[in-house]
Amino acid sequence: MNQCPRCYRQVAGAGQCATCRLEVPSEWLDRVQVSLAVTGARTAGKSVLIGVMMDQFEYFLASQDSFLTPVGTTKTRFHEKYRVPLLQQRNLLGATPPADQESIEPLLWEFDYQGVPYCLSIIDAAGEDFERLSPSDDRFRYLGFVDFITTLVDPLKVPGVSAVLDGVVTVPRQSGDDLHVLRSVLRARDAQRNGTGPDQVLAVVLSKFDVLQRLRHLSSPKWQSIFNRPGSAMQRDPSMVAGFDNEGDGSLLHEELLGLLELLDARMVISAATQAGLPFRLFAISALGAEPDAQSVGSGGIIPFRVLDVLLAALAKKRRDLHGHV
Ligand SMILES: Nc1nc2c(ncn2[C@@H]2O[C@H](COP(=O)(O)OP(=O)(O)OP(=O)(O)O)[C@@H](O)[C@H]2O)c(=O)[nH]1
Ligand SMILES: [Mg+2]
Ligand SMILES: [Zn+2]
Repeated sequence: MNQCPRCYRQVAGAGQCATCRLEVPSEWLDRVQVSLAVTGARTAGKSVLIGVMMDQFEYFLASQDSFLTPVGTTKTRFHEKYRVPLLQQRNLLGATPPADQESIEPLLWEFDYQGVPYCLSIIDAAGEDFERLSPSDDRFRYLGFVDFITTLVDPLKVPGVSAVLDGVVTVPRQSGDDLHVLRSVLRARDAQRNGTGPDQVLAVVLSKFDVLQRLRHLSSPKWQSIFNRPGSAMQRDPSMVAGFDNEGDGSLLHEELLGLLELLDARMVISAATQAGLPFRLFAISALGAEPDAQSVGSGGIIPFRVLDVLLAALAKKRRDLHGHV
């Protein structure tokens, strides 16, 4: 069945969607679709993650003798809104405008990976919208249908962490509660699916992981023991290594992060995710690799940590689906 990558209603073929008027490209319909919704409160790090992830993914594909091609208007939109501010001007991105100012539009790319022709859709939206999300808002219908619902948790807002790191890093004061956003996103997903829909995975991402890594330099033995354990998956980044056992590494990391969230008094995040009735996995990512100074990215440039994990996990899921086993 052909579906529009924005409103997930049926379309007859390529061309304008009769429901939401998006120009549906033929690449979306002809290739294996893989879709990610990126959600989270304001300043959680959604847009920075997308910008850095897709930049790194281009390098990753090149190392596999493949390449990434933006589809339709994605080339200009990605360039102007993500790449130029982040990598060329070395300034951080502004807040993503809410949906009533600028309509939500998926970013689309095509590429071949491990012999499979994919069309990837990533939907970025404003934290402002997620903080006041109404479950029946039609503009967020995609939450019920994308393969991966990615939800970002900003460790700087986890009370246990902000208390320890206040004064060491800049703690955001104004943006909404991540747990509240996670619950609203899951409620909207439920309402939009209305009992039917494809298998989905919830990816709960601890963003800005560089901040948590700083805890290791603090004197408390509690933090040192968890971060400095030899062989810890939180210490390594295998995402650019071709042929790496990402599955095994991913489950090890998941277990370690469960322990970390316990320590951080953030069990509520785990229970909300567990109750949602879809498989969930924990990820730890730092798109920038370090705390940026006021308006620009760190002078050392961007050294991301595990920034491809979610995307590679989504591709692995698609691959398993294609081969007919879970
Ligand atoms: N330390 C650290 N800070 C980060 C990282 N990624 C983002 N940030 C900080 O978080 C701020 C907000 O990032 P954005 O990606 O614009 O946040 P967003 O979730 O898209 O926010 P909205 O568009 O308002 O919903 C950035 O300006 C950085 O200061 C990271 O990997 N590490
Ligand atoms: Mg944004
Ligand atoms: Zn549509």
